[in-house]
Amino acid sequence: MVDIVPATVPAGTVAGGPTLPQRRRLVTEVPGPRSRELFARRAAAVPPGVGTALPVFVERAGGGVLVDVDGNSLVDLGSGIAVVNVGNAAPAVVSRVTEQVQRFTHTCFMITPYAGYVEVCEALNRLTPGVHEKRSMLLNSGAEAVENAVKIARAYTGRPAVVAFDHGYHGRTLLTMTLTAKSRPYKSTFGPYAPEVYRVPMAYPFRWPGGPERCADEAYERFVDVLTTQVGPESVACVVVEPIQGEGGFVVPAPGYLARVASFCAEHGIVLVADEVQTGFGRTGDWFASEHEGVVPDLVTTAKGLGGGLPIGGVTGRAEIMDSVHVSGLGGTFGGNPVACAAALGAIETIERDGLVERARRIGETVLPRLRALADRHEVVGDVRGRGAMLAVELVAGRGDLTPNPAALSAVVRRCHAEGVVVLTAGTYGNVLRLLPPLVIGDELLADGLDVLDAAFAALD
Ligand code: PLZ
Repeated sequence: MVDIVPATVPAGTVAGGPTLPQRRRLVTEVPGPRSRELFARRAAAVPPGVGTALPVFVERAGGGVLVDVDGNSLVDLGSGIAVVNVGNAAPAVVSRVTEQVQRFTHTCFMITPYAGYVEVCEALNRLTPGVHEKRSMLLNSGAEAVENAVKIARAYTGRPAVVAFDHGYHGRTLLTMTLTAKSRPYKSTFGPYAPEVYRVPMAYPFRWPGGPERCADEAYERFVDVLTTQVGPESVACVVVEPIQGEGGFVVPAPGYLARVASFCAEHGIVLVADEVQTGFGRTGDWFASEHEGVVPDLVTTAKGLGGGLPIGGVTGRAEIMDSVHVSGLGGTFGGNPVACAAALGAIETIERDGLVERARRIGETVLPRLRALADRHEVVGDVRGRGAMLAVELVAGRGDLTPNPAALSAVVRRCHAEGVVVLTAGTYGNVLRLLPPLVIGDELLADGLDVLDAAFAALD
């Protein structure tokens, strides 16, 4: 039951972070009157093309809760789309950012550099998969990281083509939108798209026509076929793949598939880019999801969890590839801003110090059985999947009927939101419920959020 008591956070307090009371508490309906008022202002000031999943305006946040402007405390099972893995306003992020912002806020790393940028790159070089010599560069977002990875791969190989996957998501800029598979809302009306992008099937076990057992083999055959008969491996600069697909519905590729793609790339001099923007920084129970597949990518793109809530992205890769670009060929005014670097160092420190990679694994171990129990109880749950604290439920018409069921998903999500639990959706067919809790969320709060989810499914019957 929702605990309805007056807000214990005194009015006027600005502090968020982990000291916020870690519980769900609703003092108004959701969204409350102040959120509705702000939403009306938003509608007059911001175009609807910038969407809203839940029109609740946040006042502070920390640990596993979001506190809104009406004083409601919501359970955060989204982490701002896998960003605040260390929790909102994590102390090490706040203290390093505060210290940095008081020293200086910007110089432009390409004009007069500073140590924080180099320290973040050293950390990325140390933490990403593989023990080879690496270099990193910093950007402002995931999309910018992917854009730069493609530029670097093209410069290194001298080849034009880029291969991406069905259900893939890589951003909203022209090139990354082109790499993204899904038409609405991401691409439709925004063409023409960037040239030289080719698409191959993803080894999506739940929806593979030949069944999950044949998925890895058959998907790999299709991959080889498209590359050899349509594109020509000698024309391919890079293959860009999410080791677990995010926006596409938390598709975990069939075991062994990615490793075979990686060997094909190595054999043909193709740069393998792992887009770890959503999967990185402990999210999946490893530092990076490629590790689970035993894959060592040539380039890794990061963002989201890297900055602990501040905007920063990175490209990390083999020294010979990264060093192949001419002097001053890469950059941007704000890339690796000193305040964002301070935040990244605080986030990395927190993940290491607090064992959050291990904690993500434990979250998976506690949540997966509960999601599987949901599947036993409800016919609309077609598939339960994910790794660590990146978990999803795919909703279908019924047992043995894979027809996507976005209507059931909306009903579940609406109910969770109304009860103060922030869950997200995903999937090419809009029928995947995804859970991305902050890795610091407490067991009780997590269990409370899952109880609400159980009730939301029960209400479908
Ligand atoms: N690569 C794998 O998941 C961002 C998109 C939110 P940016 N995913 C959230 C939305 O609807 O715009 C993402 C990702 C992967 C790249 C990106 C792009 O990262 O920081 O949003 O540019």
